[in-house]
Amino acid sequence: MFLTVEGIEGAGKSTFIGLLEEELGRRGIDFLRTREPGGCALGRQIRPLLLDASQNVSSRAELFLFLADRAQHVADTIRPALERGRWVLCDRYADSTIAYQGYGRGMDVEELQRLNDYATDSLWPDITFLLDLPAEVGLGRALARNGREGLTQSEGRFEAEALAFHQRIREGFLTRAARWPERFCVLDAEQLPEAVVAQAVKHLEPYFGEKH
Ligand code: T5A
Repeated sequence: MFLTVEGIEGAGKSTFIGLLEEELGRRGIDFLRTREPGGCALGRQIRPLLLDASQNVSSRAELFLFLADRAQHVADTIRPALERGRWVLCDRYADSTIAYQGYGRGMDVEELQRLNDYATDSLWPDITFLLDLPAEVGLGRALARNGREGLTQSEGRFEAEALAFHQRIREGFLTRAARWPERFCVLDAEQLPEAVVAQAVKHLEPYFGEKH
């Protein structure tokens, strides 16, 4: 079972995944937690190039760095885990490229869909949890957290983008969720973290018996 978690900045993905891990552990599910960018050895070298605001990366170069990270991550980490019957729980995946580089940066969405098919050899998640909330709420949370953790502007290249950029990304995610309602589970991320996870667990209930 391949699960991904998506959303705008500060949607609460890390918090959500931490709580969901506990639930999967309680049910004896063998799972792998991973993330993009940076879920494999090559990706860990690519990640700082993508997130450091002091790097001058063009939109196309940025796109191919995300795709290179994903291609290697699928080959090295995700597919082998799925083939062993493990669940994979991934923080961001191809929908992020289409939302950020497509709806956010204005690149052609259908072209990005094809490029993601190519990079992943057409591996799409079984279920995608979309943590949905207004962009200003998510950005507010992300900036407050960065402040608490002493992160500088250069460690948050995407957080530094204008509010309208993040609003387009939110709409992009929602457009994708409407296009693939059988894959997407949209969750109201303004609720308490425990309530958000409870909804996800309810959605997963039919799959717990299968364990793969
Ligand atoms: N990107 C990524 C692309 O452009 N294209 C791509 O193809 C891919 C894969 C990755 C960046 O790269 C971009 C998207 C991103 O900008 P990242 O460092 O991995 O960057 O960060 P993000 O994935 O954006 O995740 P964030 O770290 O911003 O936030 P999270 O994980 O969504 O949120 P989290 O859990 O850290 O929570 C943020 C704050 O809110 C609080 C938490 O305590 C924390 O302080 N919080 C809540 N508060 C109230 N209610 C709740 N329900 C809460 N849940 C969490």
